[in-house]
Amino acid sequence: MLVRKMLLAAAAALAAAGAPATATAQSWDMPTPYAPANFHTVNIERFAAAVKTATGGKLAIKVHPGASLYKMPEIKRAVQTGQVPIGEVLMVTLTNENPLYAVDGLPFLASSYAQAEKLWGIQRPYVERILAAQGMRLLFAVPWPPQGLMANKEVTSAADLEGLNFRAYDKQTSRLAELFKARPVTIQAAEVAQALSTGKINSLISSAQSGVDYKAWESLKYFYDVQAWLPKNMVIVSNAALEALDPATRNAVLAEGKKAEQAGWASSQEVAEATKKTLAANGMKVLAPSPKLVDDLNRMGRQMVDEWLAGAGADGKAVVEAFRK
Ligand code: PCA
Repeated sequence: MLVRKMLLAAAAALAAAGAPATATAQSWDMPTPYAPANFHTVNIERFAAAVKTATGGKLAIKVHPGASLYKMPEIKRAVQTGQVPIGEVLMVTLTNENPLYAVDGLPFLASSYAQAEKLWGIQRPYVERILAAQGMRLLFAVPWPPQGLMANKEVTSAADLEGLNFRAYDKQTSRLAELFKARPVTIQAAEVAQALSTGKINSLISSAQSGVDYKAWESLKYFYDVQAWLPKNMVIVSNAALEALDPATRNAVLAEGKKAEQAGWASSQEVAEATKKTLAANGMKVLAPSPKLVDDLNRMGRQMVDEWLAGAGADGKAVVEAFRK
């Protein structure tokens, strides 16, 4: 990996020094965090292929999935500092930089695709502004399917989660684990399958799609379809890299980004159903949550929205108010 990064840096230096005048074709390395078969990755591969076609091969985007080039927590910085021109990030993981990134990770604020779409319409300009101030641009964002609760034992109320090792992917899932009186263990997606097989974790909240990526059925027997929230991945690109493109190529990237957002939302809804079936076909019990569990989660969700609002200032308040209208 180090060698690869050095090669990338050397290539970037060469490009900056002025590539040979005859070199019209360009290649962008794109780190992404999730598995090759995951619908986000498939959508990004489709976007890359479409850019290549639309530009007649002038811009080739080479996708590096599964956190193989950079780990998920490093990808945003890699784009921001110009190590790579483009990358994919799970937005909620950036809440320490700005809470507005994480409003889509609050339990039961927006828990259907229609609500997620409404929330994104309100959240989007804030995210665009934050990124612009850091020299980046949002190309597209796509939600994960609704988050479900997976555990190695039957869960009929939040009390059943007490003492479990609960995998978290951001600050808010970590907070939820605390409210369950479970032990939060923060692990990026690419390392979850191993953490499950070694018993480091025995419960988590994620989409059925991720359950499939993790082969969750090998250690977790229960999936509760609580549909708590739909966190989004975003694809970001550095402004410097965009501006270095000729106008036709730049327009192709932006236009294909728009299409990829639409296609991604449609794929997300399709896999939401299909991947629950895959979990069940592999022996997991895919169940509706008990009314008590729903009550518990709703109560914790309200508390977390209040806590988030307390830290998210006037902008946060404006977003939630507009959403609830
Ligand atoms: N999968 C990602 C984040 C949300 C989701 O559904 C994960 O498990 O890390």
